[in-house]
Amino acid sequence: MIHHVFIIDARDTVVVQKKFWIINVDKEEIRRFAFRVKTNQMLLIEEIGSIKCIGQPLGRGVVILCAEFVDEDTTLMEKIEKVAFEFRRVISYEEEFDAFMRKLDTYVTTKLKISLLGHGGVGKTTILHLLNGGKMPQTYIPTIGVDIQKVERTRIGTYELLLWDFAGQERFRKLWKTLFSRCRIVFLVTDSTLENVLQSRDILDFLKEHDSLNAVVIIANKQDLPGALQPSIVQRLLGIKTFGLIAIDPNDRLKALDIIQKSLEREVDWTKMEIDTINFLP
Ligand SMILES: Nc1nc2c(ncn2[C@@H]2O[C@H](COP(=O)(O)OP(=O)(O)O)[C@@H](O)[C@H]2O)c(=O)[nH]1
Ligand SMILES: [Mg+2]
Repeated sequence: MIHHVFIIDARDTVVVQKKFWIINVDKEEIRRFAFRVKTNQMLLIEEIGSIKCIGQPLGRGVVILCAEFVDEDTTLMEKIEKVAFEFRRVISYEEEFDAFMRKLDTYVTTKLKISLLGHGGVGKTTILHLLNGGKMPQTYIPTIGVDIQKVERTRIGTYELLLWDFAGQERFRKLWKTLFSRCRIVFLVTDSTLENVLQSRDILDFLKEHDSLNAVVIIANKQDLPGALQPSIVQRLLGIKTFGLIAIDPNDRLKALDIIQKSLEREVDWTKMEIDTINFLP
């Protein structure tokens, strides 16, 4: 995720500074980095502490984006070009500065790919529906023939969530590895019955074999049903961080977003952040 944008002018004045996520950057390090970009007059990408910085000269000033190590250089290069391009337009028409600041987050939005997995009927499509603010997710059928439903409009910080539901097509299991590549989080959904939790072990074993995968988190859905296993019990049975959910309850939308945010925090080991950057649906 791109979490900071700085634009520094020829006189070393910070003219734009925007923070999208509660991560601190060392301002002195950023200044030194800006100086290196200016003196070299070329695009630089450097790892500074636990942050990846990309800087591009802009006239006699410089644009800097701070992101995570997992963010791809090519994506960051595209984004910084966009910010620089839009800012150059502002310089020529001063009155557009406010508009630039308002739109800045859309210029630096990157996609965060998340998959929902689980046996049929556990509530995967319902979770997408919930996250999509009650609208049906789009159905998308790529050439490989697997039916994927996706939601692309929900944002956390400068991430646009790209959620995939593989519609429980077990016969496509061989393809999972390919489909999940570059997927930051896999949510394994269960309906919180003992039977389904035990069946889900099988999916989990499959996932564990594939080290290309990132974080796996369990969603213990259908917490409203009588006899639903508590998330803590599911967590003990599966040995993986588990969050409870009632996907048919629209009030649980924030909770679902919170699960995604908490999973991201766990994965990247950021120190405690408050939720203040969730953008709701337009
Ligand atoms: N009681 C209850 N039913 C749910 C919940 N989530 C989903 N369902 C229902 O479970 C059924 C299967 O859900 P669906 O999302 O199609 O499952 P999928 O096959 O995993 O995509 C539907 O009838 C949903 O309305 C929940 O939290 N509580
Ligand atoms: Mg479904």
